[in-house]
Amino acid sequence: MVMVFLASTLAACEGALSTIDPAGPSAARVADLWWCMLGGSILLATLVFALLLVGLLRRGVADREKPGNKSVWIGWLGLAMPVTVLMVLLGFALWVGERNLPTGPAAETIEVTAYNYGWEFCYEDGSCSEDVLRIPTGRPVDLDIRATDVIHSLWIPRLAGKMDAIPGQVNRLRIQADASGTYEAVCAEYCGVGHASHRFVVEAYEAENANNLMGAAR
Ligand SMILES: [Cu+2]
Repeated sequence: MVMVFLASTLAACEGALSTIDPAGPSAARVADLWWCMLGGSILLATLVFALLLVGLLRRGVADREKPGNKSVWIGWLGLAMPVTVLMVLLGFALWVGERNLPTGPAAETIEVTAYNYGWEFCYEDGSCSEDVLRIPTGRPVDLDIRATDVIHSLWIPRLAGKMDAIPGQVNRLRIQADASGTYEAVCAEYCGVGHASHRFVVEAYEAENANNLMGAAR
C-alpha cells in the first residue's frame, strides 16, 4: 500500500522541471541529497513515533515509578536521534555544496543577464542569444550571472541548483548536461507581475558538433 502510494507520488516528480530527474553531475548530487533527506526524515519520524508509542504504553508504568526513574532514557533518545540524523544530513549537504562549487577549468564561461522579464546569454565568441542558452554536452560550463533591475534566480532543475541574479554583483554557477536535448529553466525568485513567464530553455549539443551547431544557431 505504502509502496503503491510512493510509486504513484514519485512518478509525478518526473518531467522537464524535476529536481529528482537529473541530467548532469551537479543536479545528480542535489538529487542524492534530496533522497538522503527524504530517507532521513522517514527514519527520524519512524523513531520518534516509536518512542511516542513506547511512552504511551509505559504511561501506567511511569506513574508507579519514582521521579528520576528509568523512563528518562526515552527523553535522551528523543534528543540523541534527531541530533545524529541531522548531523549526518548536514555533513552530506556541506559535501554536496563543496563539490558543486565551480573549481577547475570550464569549457566555456557565459555571461548571463536577467531582467524583467527575459534572459540574455553572451558567449565567448561575442555572440548573444535571448531566452535560449546553448551549451556543449559532457563538459562543465560556467555561468556568470547578473541582473539589471531586481533580484532574480536562475534555476535549471535538471542541470544544477539555483543561483540568485543580483544587481551589482556577479554570481558564478557551474552547469553540465550529460546528454544533448532541451532543458527547461525558470526564474526562482519572485520578480514582478511577469515572474511566472520569466523562463528560458537550455539547448545542449553534442560536444564534437557543438562549435559548428552553436555558431550556426546563434
Ligand atoms: Cu525573474
